[in-house]
Amino acid sequence: MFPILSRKVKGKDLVYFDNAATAQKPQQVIDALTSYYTGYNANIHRGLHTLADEATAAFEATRQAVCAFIGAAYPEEIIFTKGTTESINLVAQSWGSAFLKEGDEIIISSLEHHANIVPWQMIAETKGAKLRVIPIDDNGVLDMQAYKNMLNSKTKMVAVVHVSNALGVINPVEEIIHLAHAQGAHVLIDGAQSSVHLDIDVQSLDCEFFVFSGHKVYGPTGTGILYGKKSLLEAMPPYQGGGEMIKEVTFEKTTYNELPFKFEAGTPNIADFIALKSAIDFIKDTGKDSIRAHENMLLGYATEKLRAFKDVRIIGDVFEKVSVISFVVEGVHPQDLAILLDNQGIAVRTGHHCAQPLMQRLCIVGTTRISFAAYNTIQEIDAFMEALKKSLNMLR
Ligand code: C6P
Repeated sequence: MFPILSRKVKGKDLVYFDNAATAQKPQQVIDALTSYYTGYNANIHRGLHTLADEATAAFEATRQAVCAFIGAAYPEEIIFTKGTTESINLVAQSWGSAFLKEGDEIIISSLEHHANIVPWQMIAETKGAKLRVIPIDDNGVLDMQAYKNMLNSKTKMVAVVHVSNALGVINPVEEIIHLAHAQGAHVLIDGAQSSVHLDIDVQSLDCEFFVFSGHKVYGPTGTGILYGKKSLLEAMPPYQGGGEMIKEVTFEKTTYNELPFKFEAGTPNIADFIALKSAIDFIKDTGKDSIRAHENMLLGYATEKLRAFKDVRIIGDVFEKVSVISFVVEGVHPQDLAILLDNQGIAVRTGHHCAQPLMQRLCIVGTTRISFAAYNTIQEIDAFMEALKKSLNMLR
């Protein structure tokens, strides 16, 4: 079902534990890409021919599928982007340029990926707004009292990660949103790591924006989602200008297209978005609940095994987490460990995980991170533990 998983790496069976970076693709996603290019490759929304109609219908079917996947009210609230990074930049630039003013405050957290830090720093600098950061404890748990104290009438945006990519810790986003709304602030949830593991219902969350990447939910790279509440998206100016996002253009003035097209300038990533629907179908057909139960079983098993290593320290060792384990080994650089594991066919991620401020807060250079998906197995964890033992013996 996942063809890549049968390949060998360095002569060994591949064990792919870097799912938080990107998930592998099921055959049906690969097939969807091939059928588009072999059967109905055409530009969308503008042609009056059969291929264009078929491509447009398939592309818009993905919007409907994403809408249902995250419980949005209207398909036009789903904006297609390149990824989580572009979705956040779109909100920071478009919403920020229209609604932020000098002295306003934006709250993020110490757990953020650079994609949910830098775009806010950029717009804060342009607008003279202030960036404030919710602190965490040594396990990566947010200090909610500090957050409450931070909120005030100047808070205009709270942008927080749902699940930390570096640690796997799940944030209490319902409470974060509720508290922000009580102060009249908007909320953006970075769902890059949550959308594949947790049930998402943006209407019950009631966040203004929710963003994630297709490639982390078994879909193609270059596909990103921005969910935004319709009234807010309507009030925001376009992010980029060009074809597709216009209603009428004269040299004097341009009027803009309706949602979602106002935010989708130019020819989009048609093939990959069409294939994204097959990825969502894969999750739906397998069942998010059964995927989560399987991943939790792997998480529990691997955590227990890792705890038996005396020099291994799990970072973010908390109950509310997804199937991501980050750890440090005393006296061992994560990069050296990654190379030795790769020699044994095992793919892990090491380093700062694009969360340098988090690493600084935890006083570590980085971690070794293993992350599990629907297709991983107990046998793979056993192979990993053996390889880890062997590697640590070599490094000492
Ligand atoms: N995290 C990881 O290995 P893009 O690159 O736009 O698809 O996603 C960016 C991003 C934003 N927020 C969070 C919480 C993320 O985890 C990521 C991507 C990958 O952890 C690559 S650094």
